[in-house]
Amino acid sequence: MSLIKKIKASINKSSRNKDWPGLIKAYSNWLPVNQSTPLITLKEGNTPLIRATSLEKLIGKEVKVFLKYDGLNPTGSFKDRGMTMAISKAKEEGSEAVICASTGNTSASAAAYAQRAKMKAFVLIPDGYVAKGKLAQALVYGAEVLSIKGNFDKALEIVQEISEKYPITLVNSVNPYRLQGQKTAAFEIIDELGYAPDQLCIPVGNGGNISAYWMGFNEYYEKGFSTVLPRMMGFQAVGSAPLVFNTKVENPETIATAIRIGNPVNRLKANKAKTESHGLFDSVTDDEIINAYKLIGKEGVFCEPASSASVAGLIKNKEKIKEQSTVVCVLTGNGLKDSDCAINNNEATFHTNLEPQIENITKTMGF
Ligand code: AN7
Repeated sequence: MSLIKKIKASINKSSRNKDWPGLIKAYSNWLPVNQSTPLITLKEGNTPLIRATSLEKLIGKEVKVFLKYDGLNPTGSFKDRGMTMAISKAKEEGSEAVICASTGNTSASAAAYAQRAKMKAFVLIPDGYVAKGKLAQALVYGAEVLSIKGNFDKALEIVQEISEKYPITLVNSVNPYRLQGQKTAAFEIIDELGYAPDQLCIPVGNGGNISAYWMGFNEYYEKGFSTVLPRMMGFQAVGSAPLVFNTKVENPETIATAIRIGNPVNRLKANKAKTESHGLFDSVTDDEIINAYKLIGKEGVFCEPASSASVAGLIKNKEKIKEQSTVVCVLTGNGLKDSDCAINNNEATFHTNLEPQIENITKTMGF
């Protein structure tokens, strides 16, 4: 082999991202796909697992804490894992249009993948409660956006009925392919750590993602790829915590609009994940969510407020974490999605209206 070829070969080997084909191809043996499934992908998955040392100090007991930063998926949330599967299968089945209800992230993801599949996307969102970045995405990716006077739960009822009556595929997490795609996040965590974590902390809205992780952890465990099953620790905002309080919440409220959900469709599956894993559900206040949001920022990581519920829940439950164990907190969405929340909730020093003279600037800087 010539020197140039050798160098090229070594570069290709070491550059994991360049080779990453998207999660369907990477995990095809574990997914319900075949040769005739069209691959609708934006190269989602393969997101970073980041050690969080300041959180480790806070928890103590020599516990290892990692952040699974799924906000680095192509549309900025974990929904892309489910959507690459759901849209690929919808395309395979000859569907020409998809529909979803959404607190924002599902709509952005459905819109992007439908666009790639040359399908039409309709998205129903709760008027006034979707973070601007997510709405911007759905619009730019070319979805038809239908904003309703009502909350997410109402929107979901409507799209479920429409998808039964009209030739249009539902891509909310009741679509089983969504959870199939999302379970790959559990595979990635084990592949990277070399073992399964002892605890998984995760924000919960409809209960789809916690169920998907539980499925993924079990599949690897059953095939001998891991030797322990993590405890699933699911966290909801106190103003919208139907799983924690085992109830329906008529008017859910929280700053974390992504998980402003009162009647989770995956209630049974999520309960099963919690019970089988000897895990727990707990609520966190908006103040606890924002406190965690800032702490995550101090790790150099920017997530949306719903995502920081995982870290808020870990901090609240730190007494329940075993010594020297490993915790993974799932950061489901990117902080850029909700810049209003960021601007209104930070402790940074922000000087405005400065006269543009060096002396003035350096004086303001404290020199
Ligand atoms: C950032 O986009 O339900 O428990 O319509 O966007 O699987 O519902 C979003 C949910 C957590 C909760 N974190 O996941 C939607 C939507 C973020 C989210 C959740 C969502 P599930």
